[in-house]
Amino acid sequence: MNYFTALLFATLFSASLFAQDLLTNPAQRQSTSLDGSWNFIVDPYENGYYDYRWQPNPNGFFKNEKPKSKSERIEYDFDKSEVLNVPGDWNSQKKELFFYEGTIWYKKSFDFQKNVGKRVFLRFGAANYRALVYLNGEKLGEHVGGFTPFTFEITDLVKEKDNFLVVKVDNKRCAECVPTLNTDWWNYGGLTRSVKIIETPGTFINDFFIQLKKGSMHEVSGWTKLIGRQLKQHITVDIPLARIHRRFETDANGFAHFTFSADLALWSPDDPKLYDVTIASETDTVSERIGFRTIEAKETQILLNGRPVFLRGISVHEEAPLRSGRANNAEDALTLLGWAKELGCNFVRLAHYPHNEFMTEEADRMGLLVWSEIPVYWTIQWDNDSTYRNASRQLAEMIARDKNRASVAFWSVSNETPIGEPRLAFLKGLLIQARLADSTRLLTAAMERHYTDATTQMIDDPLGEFVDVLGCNEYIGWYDGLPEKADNIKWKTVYNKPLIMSEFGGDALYGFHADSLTIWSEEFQEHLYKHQLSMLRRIPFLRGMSPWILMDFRSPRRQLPGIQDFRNRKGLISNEGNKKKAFFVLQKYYSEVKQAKQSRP
Ligand code: GCB
Repeated sequence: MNYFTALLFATLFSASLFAQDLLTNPAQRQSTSLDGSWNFIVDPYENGYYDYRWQPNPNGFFKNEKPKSKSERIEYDFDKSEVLNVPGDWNSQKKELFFYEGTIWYKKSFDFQKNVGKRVFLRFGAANYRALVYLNGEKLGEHVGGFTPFTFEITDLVKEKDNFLVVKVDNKRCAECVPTLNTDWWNYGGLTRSVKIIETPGTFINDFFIQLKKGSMHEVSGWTKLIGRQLKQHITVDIPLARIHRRFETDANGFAHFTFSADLALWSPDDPKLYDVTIASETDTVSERIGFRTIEAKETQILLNGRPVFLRGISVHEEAPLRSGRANNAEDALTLLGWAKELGCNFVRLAHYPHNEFMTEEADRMGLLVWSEIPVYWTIQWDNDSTYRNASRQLAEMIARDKNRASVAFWSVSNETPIGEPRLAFLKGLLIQARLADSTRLLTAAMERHYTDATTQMIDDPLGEFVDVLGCNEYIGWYDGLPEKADNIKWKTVYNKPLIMSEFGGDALYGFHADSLTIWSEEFQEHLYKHQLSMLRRIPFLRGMSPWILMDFRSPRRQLPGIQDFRNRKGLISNEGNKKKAFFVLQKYYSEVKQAKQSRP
């Protein structure tokens, strides 16, 4: 893909941000949960979808058929099949599905009392990876990408009694997918986040964006968008605690931009102040708790509310603590982010895909800055337009969902992708798109570095020119020599920009004690952290770090019996919740940095 195609896509996709249906975080809307038990059918050969000539079968499993006579042959029956819990991945719910990658059909029956004049939508928090959705035998649509929400309107299809919702979820990996075939995390499949029915008025507030205007601490700006027949309306924006009540008009397309001055207490990790914000039209009202803060990059500094900040971070996978599988509820978020707080963090990198909404909402409440990213990871098909569109849509959906979260300070477009022309055009396109959709966040990517001589690490990835903040992963002392190697390493960059060391670390099995040269031991990991931290202290342009990683997580690449057992053991905390020695090394360091009110290490 050349640069101009990328630019075109970027523009189209940021525009499509405004066109998508009901992407607003619906937390405050009236909704009916469809969570709980769903019947399921495992379909490795996709017989429920294709006929024996591999043509889509018009009478697939989505018809949820029952024999109408005693001679009729129907070779499946959802109601006699087992159940899975939604939200939840299938791999951790059934032993026989642990390694399963392929199609599973889900079915939920429900009744629904429709209110006259209302519009009804189905909202999926996420389905990994490809979802085909059918209501009462009719196809509603499909969605690709495992970590972002999607909605379908069901106003005309939903009935009062005996609805059946069937979803074909397929998590087969593929080369052109985002992520692609190869990752270092478990490919948890299924309806991994909540499913809800949401009712809105006939003309409804489809979405809104409200933040401090870029570069200002006293001006709020944003937009709101109506969908429906009555597009020209009065809109009010209310922030009662700040005594703000403003009135605007939407244009003929239902769109209103607004800007007004406000004297707000600013959100920060030390004081995560949130305001109740209500946006009302003549036909609809939505409310959210929202914080206001500025985030900027100036030369090598990161400025939060105008002041230099050092990001005491940790990387986190969306892995359920104290049990296995995908994290998917408020309690998981409290545990994971609570551990980050205990470590002394003011920052988390939510790797390597958009995490569930509880995480960013909880980060808003607890006071943690967030790096949020899309799964453009390792070896994406840079030349494939459909891969680009897929990544672009995931980026649009991530931004659409979390653009009002004060915690989210960074949008990241990629992780450890190999330098090259098509990759640069691809990622540049995504950066332009992110900038057009949201100019208030800093853009970044986790890049690689290279040696210019035996002791000099250089960050000069051409992508660095287009991001606001350099992200960099390094594994000196683990994949690259022994921990002492870090002692002699100097870091350089060709860019006058701040650096976040977005990964470093090494594996340790909790409870395995030995000397500091014995790999896999807690002592080795502890030793590695000590040497890393003293190296990081010497990087003049370093403004933050998010070591790899908070908690051990499942990965099919990690095979070593007795040690890894399909888990990446780089966690500072084991999957059972036990803190390893390195946790306390980092905790001590973060407390020193915090006490010294340092904006650099
Ligand atoms: C990396 C990747 C991360 C892996 C980690 C590791 O560089 O970004 O996804 O899990 O290394 O443990 O090797």
